[in-house]
Amino acid sequence: MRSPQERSVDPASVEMLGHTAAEKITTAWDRQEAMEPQCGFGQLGLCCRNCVMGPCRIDPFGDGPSEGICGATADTIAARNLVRMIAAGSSAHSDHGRDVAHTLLMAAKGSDYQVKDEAKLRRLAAEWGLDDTKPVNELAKAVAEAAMAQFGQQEGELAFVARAPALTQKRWREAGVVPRGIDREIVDAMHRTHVGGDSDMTSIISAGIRTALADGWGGSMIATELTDILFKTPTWLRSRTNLGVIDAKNVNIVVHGHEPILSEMIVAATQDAELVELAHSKGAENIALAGICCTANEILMRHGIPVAGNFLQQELAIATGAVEAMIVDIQCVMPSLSKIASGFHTKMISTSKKAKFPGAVHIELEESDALNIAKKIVREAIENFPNRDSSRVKIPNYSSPLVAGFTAENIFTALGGRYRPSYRPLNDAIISGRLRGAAAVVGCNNPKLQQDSGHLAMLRELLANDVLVVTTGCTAIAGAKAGMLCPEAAIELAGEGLQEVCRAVGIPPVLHLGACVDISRILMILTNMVAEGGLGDEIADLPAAAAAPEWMSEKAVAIGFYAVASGAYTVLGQPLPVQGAPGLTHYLCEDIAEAFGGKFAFQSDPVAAARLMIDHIDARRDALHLPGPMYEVPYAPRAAEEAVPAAG
Ligand code: BF8
Ligand code: SF4
Repeated sequence: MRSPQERSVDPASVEMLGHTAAEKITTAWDRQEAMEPQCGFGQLGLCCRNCVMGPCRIDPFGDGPSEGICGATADTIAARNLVRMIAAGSSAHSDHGRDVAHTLLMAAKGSDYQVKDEAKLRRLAAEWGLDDTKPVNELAKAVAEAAMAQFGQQEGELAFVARAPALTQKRWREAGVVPRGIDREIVDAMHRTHVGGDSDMTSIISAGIRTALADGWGGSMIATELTDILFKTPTWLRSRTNLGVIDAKNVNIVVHGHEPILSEMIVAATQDAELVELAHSKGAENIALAGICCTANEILMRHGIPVAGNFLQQELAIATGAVEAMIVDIQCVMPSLSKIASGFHTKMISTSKKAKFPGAVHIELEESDALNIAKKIVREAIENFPNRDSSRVKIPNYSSPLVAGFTAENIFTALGGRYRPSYRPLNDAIISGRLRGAAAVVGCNNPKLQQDSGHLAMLRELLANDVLVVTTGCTAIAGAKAGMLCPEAAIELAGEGLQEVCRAVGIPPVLHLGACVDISRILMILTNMVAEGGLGDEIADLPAAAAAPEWMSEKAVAIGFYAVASGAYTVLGQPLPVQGAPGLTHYLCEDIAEAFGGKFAFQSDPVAAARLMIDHIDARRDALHLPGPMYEVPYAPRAAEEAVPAAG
């Protein structure tokens, strides 16, 4: 068994892992170790279960079968598996987007939800060619219906495709990957990967790319835009993160999952005077809300609600013994939670008809009566407060300050100040070499890896080399726990050029853009940089790169593919499960760039991965005939340099 320090670099998690071991509470880390050795065929992408002539597996050493029973080769099998991951990931983000559209429709018709950002609603309506002079609720209905139509659209192009740089759109049209409708592309991907379907590797991957684009420039972008309209576009704010935000004197409610439709109402319910009074009557000082995973990012961005932790801390939050209710909706929720909760007084409450958990209480959030249901859930938590066994409470005393709330709209006011509200200052800083470039670092935790270590090592290396970082999801939380999302972090961690920029504007060197669906904000930032001029004609030209050092989910595969297809050089800390298929691996890491400008690289060492990104940024600077970085620091040699595992 790995020690707590080998399992995580986050001090709060390390402390809790000592506690869970002592209390004999099993966590994802324990189950991951029990799973070893993990199946090599699966890891290499060489196992096919798409029909029951199989399961088939290809021998990567060439001693056994080189084809499945139907004749599918390693490249075909791995490509089909991968595209099914893209379809699942895209469906998750996009179905979330659909639910937000439905909530906007309910708001328009009259419900507990209301349009909070009318200006953004009118801007989007104008962009979509709707009559933007209508009264707000009429317009909200029209926008919601137009958004919902994007899912079932059969022909043509998704509306947000028109936002992409013209050259990128041209590439997509030439490659035949412009998404027609969101649901259509997901069905197409599932259809063609059925036994006896598409067996041409590049054709299969093209369909995967079309599906991934339907996520990034479709479902995810709809989710972001409509969430801003409904619950307001974020502005910068301060908050705190890590398990230490849980305070024993309060009724503690942790919301976990992804859809702001639930968490926004829980935020409102915790402020209800009657419920606060009830909490007092039970001996609690207050009702305290904290988030886990992306739902945390949603309510952090708009309300400054503290974040209890990222993906691998969901079990640890319950193990503090001080959580009255863990309220979950969809995605990234471990089924283990109800078992851990059963060892404490904690109530696990599921709320989505799409995700139920054996052992959890199910209180379904109906949008038509959302606030009352949210109040009922909060009441359950308060009533549970007296059941807490204070002798079992163990809260690690770690929490860090952070700044969050950046968007494609406000990032330029941040960088330009009130008098220069454009992307010009950002582009100029890059053109002059004060900033070497920009990077997006996103993604999950994965118990195969030391928690947060990949995120933090990569962020440190990028910042030291004057690369401005934007982030979302569990990376954002990892960075925040380590203090990197504060303006002061620039002084400690950033190179001279990045420090100058951060000091001048008062921003952190790592900018938090929200949940994983909000990676659509990153697409828009990159697009706006291209439109501002001086940095090339498409996203692929920008001195920029992307990475997911600790990714694990199918959603991350969809994101990786829409990033690459939008032109981003994308470095993954865990390889895609394709390495048993040499043709496919070569295609994704090399040839795909011809059509799209972007490509993948696999590198498990986060510092080496950051250096791949910086080398790519430098190559792009050269291609644009930009000067070298203003304050180039040679890469510091590392003791571990020799031991860096080869890129796959
Ligand atoms: O959508 S980063 S572990 S929480 S999948 Fe999940 Fe990964 Fe976290 Fe958000 Ni994104
Ligand atoms: Fe085997 Fe082909 Fe069936 Fe896959 S689709 S399980 S490779 S026979």
